[in-house]
Amino acid sequence: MVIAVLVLEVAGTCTIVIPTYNEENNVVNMAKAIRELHPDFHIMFMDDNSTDRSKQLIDELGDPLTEMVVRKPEERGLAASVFQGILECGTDYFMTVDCDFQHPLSTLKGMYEKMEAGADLVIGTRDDRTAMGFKRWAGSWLFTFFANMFLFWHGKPRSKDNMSGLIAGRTDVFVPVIKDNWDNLEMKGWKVLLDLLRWGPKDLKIEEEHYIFAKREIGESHISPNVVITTFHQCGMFGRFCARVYAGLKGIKYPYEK
Ligand SMILES: Nc1nc2c(ncn2[C@@H]2O[C@H](COP(=O)(O)OP(=O)(O)OP(=O)(O)O)[C@@H](O)[C@H]2O)c(=O)[nH]1
Ligand SMILES: [Mg+2]
Repeated sequence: MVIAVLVLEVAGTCTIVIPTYNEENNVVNMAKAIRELHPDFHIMFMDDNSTDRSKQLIDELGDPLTEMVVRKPEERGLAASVFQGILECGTDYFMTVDCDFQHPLSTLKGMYEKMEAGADLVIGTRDDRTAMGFKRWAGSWLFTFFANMFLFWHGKPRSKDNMSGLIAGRTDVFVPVIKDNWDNLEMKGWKVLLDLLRWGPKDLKIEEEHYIFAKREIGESHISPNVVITTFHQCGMFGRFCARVYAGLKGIKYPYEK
């Protein structure tokens, strides 16, 4: 009994799920920065077989509440990594954060408090996205609009920032959503939130945590035209039509294998 209570205390109530690919310059700083702010949070790096020293560095860190899960190469995908992390974390709440410090860690406290106050989902909402540069800012705005039309059509909750990668959620709400809709989820995609809104319950209690999006400081960006294609692909028949047109313009094979 005493052991069970101790294990529960160590496991804490929240897991920070961090998708990674070749982030050796960021992983340790990230783990240390989260640990300093939240001594009891579990940290799960969901790594897609990085070719750098990421795994070795996290193992050397020796933090019992921090682990790096190296995923099966054939299942590679940013969204797939995050969905797997949510399924496996085992805590009451999960939060998803990028590994390049673009999501300020100072937001985690407010997000956690909103979860404790009864939210099902807290969305990190970017007030000022100009750090992305004009082209990405405009693309992001257009996609948000397009995706909200799609969610509206399906009677699902919408958000000012449905492209956000900074979110917190209840595992008891979203684990069944992920399991029941596994074949519908866009595993190669980047927009986890969009799928959680699309396939989640209509009456989600959603809160927002506002933040300013920063520039990636260290390490390489992994963004590519595939992000546009997979995001369109998530948005129903018309979205798949747009994905096909865009892929054609870029000379990329579409539809691709799931
Ligand atoms: N597991 C996994 N993580 C990935 C993959 N591609 C990127 N990531 C991680 O996902 C997070 C977001 O990727 P970024 O390259 O920062 O994408 P972004 O923030 O849209 O682009 P930038 O603004 O240029 O940084 C980072 O933590 C990456 O390491 C992947 O294929 N698998
Ligand atoms: Mg980034």
